[in-house]
Amino acid sequence: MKRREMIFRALQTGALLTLANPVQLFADKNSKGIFPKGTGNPLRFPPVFNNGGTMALGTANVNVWPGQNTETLSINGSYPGPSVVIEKGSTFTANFVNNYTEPATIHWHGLNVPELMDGHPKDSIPPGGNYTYTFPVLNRAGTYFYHSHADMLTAEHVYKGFAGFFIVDDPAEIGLGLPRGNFDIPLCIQDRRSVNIPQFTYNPFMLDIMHGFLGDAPLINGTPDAYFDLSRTLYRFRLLNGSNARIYKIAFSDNRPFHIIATDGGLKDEAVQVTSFFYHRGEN
Ligand SMILES: [Cu+2]
Repeated sequence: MKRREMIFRALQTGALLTLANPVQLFADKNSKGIFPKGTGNPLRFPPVFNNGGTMALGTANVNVWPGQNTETLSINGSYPGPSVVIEKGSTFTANFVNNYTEPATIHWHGLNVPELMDGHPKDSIPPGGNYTYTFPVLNRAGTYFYHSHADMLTAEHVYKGFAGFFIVDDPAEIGLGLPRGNFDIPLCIQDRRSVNIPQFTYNPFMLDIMHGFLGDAPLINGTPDAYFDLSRTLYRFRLLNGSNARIYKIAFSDNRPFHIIATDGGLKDEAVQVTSFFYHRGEN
């Protein structure tokens, strides 16, 4: 089975974090294997959301592949959407404005919120409408995310870019001395179909509906062929499988061990040392 490899080049350590797809359903005409040094695109990071501000949903042209415009469905013109970074116990507020042509809601994945704030499909906001999402952040520190949750439209909306990080901090975690700031790196992993580059065309056939809509072109934070220069120190990577259906095998190319310290619900009781793991997508 051919492995499609990527991405994080640690120039000083020579390490590569690779994503290898355990299944291959599409010929990959764009596969280049490991990217030689000096090629690829610098890893992008979504902007941080200003708590209390507006989250405006609409189409926006984004340079995903160099020199080419992708029409995305994005929040405030950003793909992936802006990252929420907030402390447990504070109140999150976002004024959602639906400037798109279809109904939409925001579901706060993994977060414990009141029913009317949960972005249930029945509470979709019509085109031109708006809604204020506001709730106290009750969850402990962890990496959560938000995404579209409109009836029958969720998969397409997410594929077109409507999703983002929701990162919760709390004093207990801060007290552990884990890597923070520039050493705390969010990585949203998604796959798109190279046959449609540069567009995020969502056109599932019967098999896709049965097995899930899979792409063959991996994007990290919306970056193809991404690289990221590291310092020789400890990093925390916050992985989010924002793909519609794909499962990834996560490993370093030299099989060096690393530690899993948290899952969907926050920190584990103990770190687990591994050399790889399979990463399933988040459930909607
Ligand atoms: Cu979800």
